[in-house]
Formats: sequence, C-alpha cells, structure tokens
Amino acid sequence: MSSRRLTAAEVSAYDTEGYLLLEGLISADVVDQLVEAMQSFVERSRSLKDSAPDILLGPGHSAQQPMLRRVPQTVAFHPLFEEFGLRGPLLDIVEDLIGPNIRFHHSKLNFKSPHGGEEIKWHQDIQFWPHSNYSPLTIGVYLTDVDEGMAPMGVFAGSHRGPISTLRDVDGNWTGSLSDREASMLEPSRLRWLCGPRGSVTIHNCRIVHGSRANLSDRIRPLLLHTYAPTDAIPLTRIMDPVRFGNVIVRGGPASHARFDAEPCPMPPDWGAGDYSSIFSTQQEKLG
Ligand SMILES: O=C(O)CCC(=O)C(=O)O
Repeated sequence: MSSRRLTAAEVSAYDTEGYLLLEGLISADVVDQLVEAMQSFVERSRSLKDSAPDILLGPGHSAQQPMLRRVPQTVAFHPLFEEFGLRGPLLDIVEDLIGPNIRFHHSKLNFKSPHGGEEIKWHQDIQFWPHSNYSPLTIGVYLTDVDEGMAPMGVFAGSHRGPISTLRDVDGNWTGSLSDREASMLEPSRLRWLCGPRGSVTIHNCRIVHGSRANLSDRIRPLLLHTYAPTDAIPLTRIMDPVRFGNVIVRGGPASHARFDAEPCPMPPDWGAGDYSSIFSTQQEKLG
C-alpha cells in the first residue's frame, strides 16, 4: 500500500483547525479491497437477527435489507482491516501529526444505511476514552463517494481549542453528546461538512466537536475510522483492555514519560473492563 506524507501547511492547518480532509487519498485498488472486506460483513449480517460481536445492527435490519450500524474493532475481525489499520499507509500521516511513537486505540466501520442511517449528535471523542492529554486523533476513510445529502461527518473548525463538554445532561446523566445549550453556542459559520470521493480521508482531533445527520439518501455511507495516540498519552480507563489489538503500539516504542495536559478531562461512567465475549459489543457502543 503506497503512502504519502503531509505537507507543513497541512500539519499547520490540522493544528489550527483541528481537522483535515484529504480528498481521494487512498488509491482505488486499496479502496476496492476494503469495500470487498466490508461486503463480507454485510453478507454475513443477512443471517443475523441480533447484533453479534463483529456486527452491530441498526433498526429495521432484515436479510433482504441489511441495516448495519457498525463493525466494531475492524482490525480484530478481518485480516485486510488488520493490515490497513495496524500497518497501513495511514500511519505515515499519523506520524506527521503526533510523532513517531504511536499506539493504536480502536477502529470501527460506521455504516449509515440508506433511508435510515441514524444521526450522530454533536460530541467530542476524548470523554468516551480519556487519555492523559489531548493528542489522540481519529482518521477515517470514506469507502464510497460522499456528498452533503449522504450524512457526511461534520466538524466545527477550531472547536478543539474550545470548552470540553461533560457530555452529560443537566442532571449529570451521561448522554454522550453536547447539551442543547452547548450545541446552541457553536458558531454555525465554523461548521464544515467533510465530503469527498471514495478514498477520501478525514482526520479529527479528539477534542473537536463533530457529528453527522441521519442518512436520508438512497446510498450507503460507510466510514472506516481508526483512533491513534502518541504513546505518551496514557489511556485513563480500561475500556479497551479485553479487546483484541486494543492499545497496541503500532510504530516506535513506549514513552519514557507520561505527558499530562493541565486541563482536566471529564470522565465517562465507569464502564470498567470485562469479559471480551460478553460485553465487547456493548463497549464498542461507548467508543464515540
Ligand atoms: O460516522 C460518523 O458520521 C461520525 C462518527 C463519529 O462521530 C464517531 O464515531 O465518533
């Protein structure tokens, strides 16, 4: 798989805006292979009535009309996804943004089925899986062409430098999304919908406010996402402990020192760690 490095201008734009969109970055032959891997999950889902560890179903799923919500931890469930997420061309880009010592945290393939792929409300990621600093990032690949009508991911440019929400309601209950009041304070002129031809890559910092609308189009919108952190950003919860390839170092080595940000990070509920087979899919719902 070929790779490309980021320019200084791209690195600087990521720093300032908290995101990057690299249109058509992944070559057509690699995207073809990723789509074939994706299709294997869609086909398998036809025999499912309930979600399985490797396939989370959405409402209205049937054998005739598969409605997948997510393939969690893709790297654990398909050799091509493993190769792509743990050793593939994205790592050079990640290195340009967070340095040579890289820990993989998790991956997922978010589907958004036609006429039903659900809204993902405005949120920041880091509260789902707090680390000792705010350098983790998520890098996604669109496996189809995505236009504005297909529920692309939207980001509020520069919001990674803004307030960190607790992602709880006024009574302190975890919601996993900004409150209506917090959302009303977002600056509409900073909203960017990240559209692009298949193979386009999105990158967003763990603090940026982002989300996506429901997919009302008649086309599927698959987005393959991977989260990485520099090894001096230490995970503060055990959510990935039982998950295959959770928190594996994929480039460089362990940090000699933990790096702590001065700004405290709101914590999610204590989801703990646990038996891989029984709670894996539940945990994946909690990965943002
Ligand atoms: O799939 C999307 O549109 C957004 C994904 C996202 O926000 C997330 O998984 O944290």
